[in-house]
Amino acid sequence: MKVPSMKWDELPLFCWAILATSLLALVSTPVLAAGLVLLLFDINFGTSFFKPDAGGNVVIYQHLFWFYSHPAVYLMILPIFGILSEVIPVHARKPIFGYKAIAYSSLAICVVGLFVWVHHMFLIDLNSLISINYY
Ligand SMILES: [Cu+2]
Repeated sequence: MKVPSMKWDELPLFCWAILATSLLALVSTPVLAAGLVLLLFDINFGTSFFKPDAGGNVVIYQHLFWFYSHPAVYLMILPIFGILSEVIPVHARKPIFGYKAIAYSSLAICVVGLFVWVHHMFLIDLNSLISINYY
């Protein structure tokens, strides 16, 4: 809904924050949904995607869960950053300092936040991703 005459570097910082949040939700939420559908099948229909004793791999569920759940923190905090980036300069009666840094860091939080989910899984054997080891 950007006005065509408005340049990208004129967007309010809140819009950058919401853009980053939306991209994050768009990429991460379907992965959680897929994991929950597979879990639903395991519980209700006798499949064994995540049941190690039947050939499944429970670590895959952890990956699907944390691929969403790590970025979920940023889904909540990025809009707040955007609001603060608008409210503080207005009430301080100062122009925004570091506009580009804030806009790009919002996008960087989005991108980096998508690729660091494994830090929640520090107790598992990550080699199980490489060599398919079904225990
Ligand atoms: Cu995390």
